Amino acid sequence: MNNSESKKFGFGTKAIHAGQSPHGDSASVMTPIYQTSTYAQKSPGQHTGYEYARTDNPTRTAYQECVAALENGKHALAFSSGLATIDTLFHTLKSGDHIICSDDVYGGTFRLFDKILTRFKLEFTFMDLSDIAAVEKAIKPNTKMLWIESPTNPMLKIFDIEALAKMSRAKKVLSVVDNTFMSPYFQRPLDLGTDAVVHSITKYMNGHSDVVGGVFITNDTKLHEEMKYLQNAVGAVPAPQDCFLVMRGLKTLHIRMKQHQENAIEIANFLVKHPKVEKVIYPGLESHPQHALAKKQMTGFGGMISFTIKGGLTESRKLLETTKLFTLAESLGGVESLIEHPAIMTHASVPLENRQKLGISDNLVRISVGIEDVQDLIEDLKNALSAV
Ligand code: P1T
Repeated sequence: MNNSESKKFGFGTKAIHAGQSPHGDSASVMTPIYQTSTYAQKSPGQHTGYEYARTDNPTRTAYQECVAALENGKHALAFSSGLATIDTLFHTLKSGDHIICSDDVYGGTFRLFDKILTRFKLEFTFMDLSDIAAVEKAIKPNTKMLWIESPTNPMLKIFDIEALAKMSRAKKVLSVVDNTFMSPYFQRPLDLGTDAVVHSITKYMNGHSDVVGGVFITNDTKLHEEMKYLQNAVGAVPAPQDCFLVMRGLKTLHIRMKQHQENAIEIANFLVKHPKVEKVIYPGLESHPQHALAKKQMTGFGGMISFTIKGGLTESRKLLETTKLFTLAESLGGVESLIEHPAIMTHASVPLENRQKLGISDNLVRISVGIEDVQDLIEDLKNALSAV
């Protein structure tokens, strides 16, 4: 099923069929893993459309088409990690360009922007994107991109994507959303007017914690062509087996996301009532400061919860060491539940001062709620909290 054929179908049908159809002489129902680095040519320059596997690979092509369909985008390109996707996108800019970025972002994204890309004289302003007028005011003649992570990692702040996209379009600034935390099942930024979307597919998109990868999606054919050129010229492409695995993961994205959310709601409500828990941050709770906005721009609240425990590092460390079903590990979005300490783990590269301002404190814990039986997960948290 190609991208235009897939338009009339629902999300689950697209997740299973988009970009894919019985393949080759055997009519193999699953797209094969084209484990090849190159393709035969009849005469120099006369080839099937595939000439070298950094440039294109049929397994990758099918995967990219599936992702484009899920985000309601015209084009998608796959990369070897979420950060490789972001890095390649920044190759569209030149030194002297200015980027506005949400203040709270994944620690690795912050490190890439603040420590690496500034070496090439890209200039960044990190700010709270809630105040659209303030963002508009921060736009300078050299501002080229607005980087929106929503919900943010790890504080789960939510920004008004539609309003930000409208404002930046009027100012001729490219708006990009990192949609990793929601997946297209719960949030589709292109439909809200943004120019492009990126994902770390390492998380919900693949969903099984066995692949590192990223994707870039846009409706802008000129931008896509530039990124396609860079995908080949920079070369951070995914391996064919990884493309196959992600396509397999995508087939259950809609089922998984529903279950992540169902479990997360129950766990958030359990944590809210627990005497050792200070504050629970989950977009689905009415107490979340942007709960109304979440309901407006997302079709669900996802499976990520951050919370503070009463006490400090000693208490959070005890909790993190004691859970059994919640594995202490970086990453998120897999079928299995994970727990982590943002200040020491995923956001260690964010300076202490910024962390303090954002609320990434020593007693902050982030959980990625998996799709195990929710009562078992609650029991695990209950036991670990009683050990604190
Ligand atoms: O790990 P990688 O596939 O390169 O993706 C980076 C990335 C980009 N954007 C967001 C919102 C992310 O959360 C990540 C990776 N995050 C983790 C590893 C984490 O535990 O938060």
